[in-house]
Amino acid sequence: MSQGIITPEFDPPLTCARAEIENGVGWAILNRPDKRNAMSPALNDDMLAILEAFEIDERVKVVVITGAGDTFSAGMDLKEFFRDLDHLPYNQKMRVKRSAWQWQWKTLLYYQKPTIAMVNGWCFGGAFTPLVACDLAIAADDAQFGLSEINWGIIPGGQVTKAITATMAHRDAMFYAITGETFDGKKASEMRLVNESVPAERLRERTYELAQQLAGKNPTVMRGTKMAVRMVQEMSWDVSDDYLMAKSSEALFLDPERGRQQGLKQFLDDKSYKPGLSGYARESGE
Ligand code: ACO
Ligand code: V55
Repeated sequence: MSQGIITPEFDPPLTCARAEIENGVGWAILNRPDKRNAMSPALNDDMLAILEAFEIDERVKVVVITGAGDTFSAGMDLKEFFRDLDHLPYNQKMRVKRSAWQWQWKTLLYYQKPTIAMVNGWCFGGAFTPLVACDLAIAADDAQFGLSEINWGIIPGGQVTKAITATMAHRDAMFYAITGETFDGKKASEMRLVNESVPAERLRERTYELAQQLAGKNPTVMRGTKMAVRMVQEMSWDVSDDYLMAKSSEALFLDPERGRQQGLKQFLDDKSYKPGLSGYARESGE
């Protein structure tokens, strides 16, 4: 089963991020540990390149975003993403901002494969955008989160405010946005900013286990399901009903492994599994 870790090549080569493929899991790793994985223009370009490559790489079933060293990300690079941009002309400024927004939320929100943010340490400001744009998030109990924008004089832009109000209750989002106080992984889990928190030494193992669970599902149905959960939030019941009927037909029509038929047969005829308790046996293996 295990095929070890594959390190795919990139052109141009990655300088601020790392890509690894491990048994269906695509690790997209912010990699500037000396700068606490602060998101510089080069790092943003690298992360976008990795996400785009992983989305169409058949070896990747699930993507995990995390940070090198003991940090998830210290947010946007205050020098390279803010101060240095102040002097650039509009077109160059926009080019830099575009790759940031592109990977941090535009690509992630509508990603074709399931995504998990693994918060292994510091997570500040701009890091909340990819954190929330991932489908699921797991943090180390002692990871430290903070909406530090207020501490250095800006409004939480770059979709950070949208991200926190989409996940946290109003009182919590407001409290942390206007105080700039930090909170830990346990608190993040309590507030439902992340799905769960675990002791740091168990974080990778738990994330890998969850990733394998997702990797084992029917990818066509996975894509339809995660997209539906996002899309129907903004719909009326009427529109949602029509959307879900259309998308159910679409999945049925597109599914190369004919999952629905397998699921019904294995439960009703073969009696070989119970859908309430696990997934049907997929021919394609894991
Ligand atoms: N932008 C640019 N450089 C950064 C950033 C950042 N966001 N975060 C850390 N660095 C750099 C430091 O300048 C330092 O560089 P140097 O070694 O060349 O001097 C290096 O990373 C290490 O940072 P330290 O502060 O020494 O690390 P420490 O472990 O003591 O503290 C912490 C970590 C708490 C994350 C601290 O670096 C920090 O407060 N960073 C800024 C966090 C922040 O507010 N980010 C912006 C959020 S708002 C937004 O993203 C829009
Ligand atoms: C912030 C983050 C951004 C950005 C502008 O709140 C400000 C910080 C995530 O990108 O483009």
